[in-house]
Amino acid sequence: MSLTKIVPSKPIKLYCSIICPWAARTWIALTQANVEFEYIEIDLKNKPEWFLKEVNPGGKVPTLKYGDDYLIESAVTTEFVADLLPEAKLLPSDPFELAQSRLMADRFMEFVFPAFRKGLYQGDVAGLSAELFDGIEKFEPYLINAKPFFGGSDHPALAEILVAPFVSRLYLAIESGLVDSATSTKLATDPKYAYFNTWAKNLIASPGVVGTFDKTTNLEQIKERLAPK
Ligand SMILES: N[C@@H](CCC(=O)N[C@@H](CS)C(=O)NCC(=O)O)C(=O)O
Repeated sequence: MSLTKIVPSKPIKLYCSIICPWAARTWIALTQANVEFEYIEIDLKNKPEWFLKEVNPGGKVPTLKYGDDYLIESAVTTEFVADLLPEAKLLPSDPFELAQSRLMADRFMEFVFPAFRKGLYQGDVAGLSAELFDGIEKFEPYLINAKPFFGGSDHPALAEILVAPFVSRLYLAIESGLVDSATSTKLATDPKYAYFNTWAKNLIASPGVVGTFDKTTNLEQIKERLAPK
């Protein structure tokens, strides 16, 4: 990554939250693209009045400000970053590969995200374990040539950035012992899941993810979610 940051044609501000996987999508894209932007952390449990009044009456992160204009919805804000900064190469140049990568992200949300939702949103750890492996098997055919990233790319592109925050949080929960050890052992050692596992590890270790993922704060939040009510 070059040391000189890209200066965008208009100033970019990202209203974000360290614990929000949806907001992390755009945060990762901006970080990986090595562009200048201002990060603004929003306390979701105690949202500032100015945020609701002046920025986003819907109260959600991510919200992206570009010049004087606002964009919401993480799929939209992240794609905007990719479109705005072609030099960051967040979109495969071949239209067919781009379409395949979009399908990959869709299938991740269809097949693997349910395990995330069960565990990390609904606090159902057994449900996470029960759904994870079937989900990975259904997803894998869409993860084409992940060597190390989709389509043989040397860096994660938009489609992978869209799924990365869910991958990193799933692994954090599993590897921190919050999910039963049979699940973590199976994921780490069963050759059936090696292709997915290697890709997931590469994604988690990529600079955009590392630079935006506060493991301590996220782990605290995941534990809170999993605590018996
Ligand atoms: N569909 C939205 C979901 C964003 C979202 O749910 N953000 C949560 C934090 S993870 C939020 O802002 N919650 C505050 C609220 O709903 O009041 C997106 O993809 O941007």
